[in-house]
Amino acid sequence: MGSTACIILGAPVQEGAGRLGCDMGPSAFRTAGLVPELRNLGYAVEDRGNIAPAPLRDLHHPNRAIRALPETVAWTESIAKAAYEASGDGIPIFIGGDHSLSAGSMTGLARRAAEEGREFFVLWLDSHPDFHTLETTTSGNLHGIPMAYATGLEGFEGYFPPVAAPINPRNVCMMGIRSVDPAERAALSTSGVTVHDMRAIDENGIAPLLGAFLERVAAVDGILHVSLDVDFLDPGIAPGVGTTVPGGATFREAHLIMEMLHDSGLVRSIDLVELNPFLDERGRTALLMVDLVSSLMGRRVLDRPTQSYRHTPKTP
Ligand code: HAR
Ligand code: MN
Ligand code: MN
Ligand code: MN
Repeated sequence: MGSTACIILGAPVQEGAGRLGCDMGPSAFRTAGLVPELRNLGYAVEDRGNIAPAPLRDLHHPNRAIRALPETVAWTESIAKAAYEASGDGIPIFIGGDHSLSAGSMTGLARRAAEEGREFFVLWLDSHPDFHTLETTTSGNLHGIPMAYATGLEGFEGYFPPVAAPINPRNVCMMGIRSVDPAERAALSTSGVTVHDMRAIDENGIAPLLGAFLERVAAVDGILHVSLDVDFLDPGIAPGVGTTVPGGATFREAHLIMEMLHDSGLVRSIDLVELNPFLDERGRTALLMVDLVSSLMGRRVLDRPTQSYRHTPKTP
């Protein structure tokens, strides 16, 4: 991937989260050295600055719990447009911003993939599935909805922009899940989404679970998007997030994912979301996220591919 361009897109969205501060995320990623890190790996990097929201519209939904609906819709419109455009120019890296930004990034990227006649896949690294519709959210925090919206679940019509190319739920693999609301659990069970919760990771380890998914993407020459929520990581190593959930991925588990993703050569776009610099400790969460991106984009310890990993699918 060394000659590919990385396109940095700041998305200072914070209205979707329950607490303020994610609007400072893009600055923290830049301060933590994301751009020079990518340049050191040999990429051309174009920082397009921060996206601005589309004009606000007056929107009201019968679910009175919902917060910041006009703002989230406005961000979704502008981020989807930026995602669609940037995906024609290189590898877009969205630096958030809360996870509601992925409603825009994923739908813009999926539209591009559909136009190119390629199948679109998502690796979702999060403690939460973010699989609420506007009807089912009880917190009303719209960072809890992007995957439901992008896979074309009903109930967003008339509020959010129509989804040009809904993502096939069977092309979504979630890892690290450990906080699921009842309505999300019900919707997931019939959705076709692959969900590897923390127990699955404990019992199997990262490599066979991720390896099987990557083989599926490669088999159809698919395009892979990675959505990395800070709260995927254990709060002990990543405190800079508003929704810490105990029992998250370790430093090595997260790095192994990134290293396998790089070796796959399948990743075409990345979301880095939910970083809240106001809650961070001396930038350590921002620095860890940049470290993970570096592994995903090709940093390796030795100047040769790792020999030890082989995923052999079981044959009956
Ligand atoms: N499911 C909960 C809700 O809807 C928590 C959602 C939290 N989402 C994020 N991103 N922090 O994953 O309120
Ligand atoms: Mn009004
Ligand atoms: Mn999330
Ligand atoms: Mn989360």
